[in-house]
Amino acid sequence: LAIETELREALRADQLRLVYQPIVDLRSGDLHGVEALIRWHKPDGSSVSPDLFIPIAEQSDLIVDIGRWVMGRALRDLASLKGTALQALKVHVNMAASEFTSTALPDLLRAVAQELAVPASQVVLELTEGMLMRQPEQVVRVMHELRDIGFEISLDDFGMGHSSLALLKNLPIRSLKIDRSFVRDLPTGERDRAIAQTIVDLGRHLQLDIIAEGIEGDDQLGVLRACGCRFGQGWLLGRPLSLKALVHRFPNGR
Ligand code: G
Ligand code: G
Ligand code: MN
Ligand code: NA
Repeated sequence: LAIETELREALRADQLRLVYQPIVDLRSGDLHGVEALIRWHKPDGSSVSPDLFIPIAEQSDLIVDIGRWVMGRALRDLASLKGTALQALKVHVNMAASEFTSTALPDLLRAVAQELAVPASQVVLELTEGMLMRQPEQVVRVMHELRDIGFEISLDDFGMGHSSLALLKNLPIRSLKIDRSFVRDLPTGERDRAIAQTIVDLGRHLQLDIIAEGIEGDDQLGVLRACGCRFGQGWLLGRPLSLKALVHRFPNGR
């Protein structure tokens, strides 16, 4: 509970930050988009991982405030890129389960995007398979509404949950992200390789973009390219960067 109080205070004191990790087109090497990742650096110099504080925030209303802060920050950052080479950048935003089960989400996001004059088509909402399983009907309805407004939806951590192929077939999603646990063992593991290839093939048949996560080595990148995987992210391709560093790193927008 102490951490929840501290986190609330950090939010109020504006101590949370967003960093942006490049998502790269594996064929051309061009920048395809970025994933926004939240960071909490405490005034004492220590930091807390979102792996730790997001689940805690999810146990209370705090996740709603954090989710709004993340969306506001990400969209203001996008708006600030107008007139630069990165003005058409797509920004992926991680969503918490409780956000996606709220029927108020579509109107809320539409209002934020309108207020900041950011096209919804530049915003990609990432949700995990696990979230989909909680209240599938409600989540799928919210997904359709968001898609109809123009937001893109990406299924994160794909392969870790239990989403049935029957459900997947009818989801209004644009992309699937191959979980990094599969990517990790790619160079040596025949079975992980088979899984990656299967996801890529699935994507081709369902017309979904595939984004591989956690690419750390050239060997992994090579296998993914050989599988026909179109997009990827990971430390090899780019560490998460502040907005300023991102603009500096991609002066031509790609
Ligand atoms: O950035 P890092 O690898 O430490 O993130 C750890 C976890 O926190 C990941 O599962 C990621 O999806 C999640 N996460 C990062 N930023 C956000 C955010 O802004 N909102 C939510 N809900 N989760 C986030
Ligand atoms: O659950 P989600 O896919 O949103 O988590 C993304 C997390 O993965 C981020 O916290 C980010 O810091 C982390 N990440 C990004 N690239 C790499 C990588 O190459 N290796 C590892 N181990 N983690 C990564
Ligand atoms: Mn993600
Ligand atoms: Na993921």
